[in-house]
Amino acid sequence: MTIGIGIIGAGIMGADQARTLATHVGGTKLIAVSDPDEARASNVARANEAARHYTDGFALIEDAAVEAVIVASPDDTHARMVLACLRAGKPVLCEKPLAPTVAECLELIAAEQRSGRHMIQVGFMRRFDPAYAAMHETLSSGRLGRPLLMHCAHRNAKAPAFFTPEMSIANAAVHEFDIVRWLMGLEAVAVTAIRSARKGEGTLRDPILLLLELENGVLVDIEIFMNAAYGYDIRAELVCENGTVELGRPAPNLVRHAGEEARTFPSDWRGRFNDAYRLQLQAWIGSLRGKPQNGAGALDGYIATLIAQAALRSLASGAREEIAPDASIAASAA
Ligand code: ISE
Repeated sequence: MTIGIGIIGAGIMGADQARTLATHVGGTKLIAVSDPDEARASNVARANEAARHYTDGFALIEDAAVEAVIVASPDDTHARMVLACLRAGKPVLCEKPLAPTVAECLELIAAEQRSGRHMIQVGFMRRFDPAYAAMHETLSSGRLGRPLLMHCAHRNAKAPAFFTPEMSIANAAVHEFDIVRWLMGLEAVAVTAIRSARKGEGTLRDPILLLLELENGVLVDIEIFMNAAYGYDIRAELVCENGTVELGRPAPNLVRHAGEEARTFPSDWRGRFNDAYRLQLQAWIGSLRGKPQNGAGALDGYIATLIAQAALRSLASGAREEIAPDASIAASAA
């Protein structure tokens, strides 16, 4: 049975999800694309053989042929769109962050619980990246012993045009918050953020350094650098009791030319995480057909935003900020 999909948002990610769906995910049909910019919506719809386009995401959700929805609109619209999907009984894959505020994430968790079904997957695609998955496997094998430290770097060549200073944490660093929890199965208890004193590009003032303290005393340092100029580069090294494991290089080939030896970097995340996006989409569609859901859920989305909010408070206060989940979450986890 073919599943009818609607995509809300025809920007970089909406267009990329539409292309991946059309070229790599069998048994689905892109029905409609929405974007307030009608030309953008219609271009992405046409390029991927979707029958319709809308300028209003809510109208797309109400389209009877749309059975499941991908939300790839701006971050501050996510909660409204996801809530409307839940009301319409349509499962949703929402780009990260689930929502920029913890209050909205809690509202979505409550709405999903009321529906009595698993309805929300959050687009933390790194969980599907072969290199991170191999790192997870190495750690789970136990041969390196327990994790002690992790070093992470998240570098963009140039901050996307829509970036605000808060988004370095709330939109970019949330990937690290999620992957670190997923890899080690440990929760974060506190965070300290330090911003570089240099005047960076625009108002970002990056790079930013974050120190995340996890349960069991594990420490994670995270560099967030949105204008690293040379390319998109994601690094991670896990230091354990008996050894370390480090993410491989994104470009495996080494080119020798004109007296130099070089590997190339992708210009943004689509090149680096191409496989992860495809595997994530295939797994989500599989879960709609009854296979186990193995992506990030609403609770994971909430926790990433909770850590992001604490990191933003730390940036403002200069102090170490504790991370405490809402009492309702702590109670349901107990
Ligand atoms: C962007 O919004 C993403 O989603 C990418 O995954 C992330 O690496 C990048 O830093 C963000 O700007």
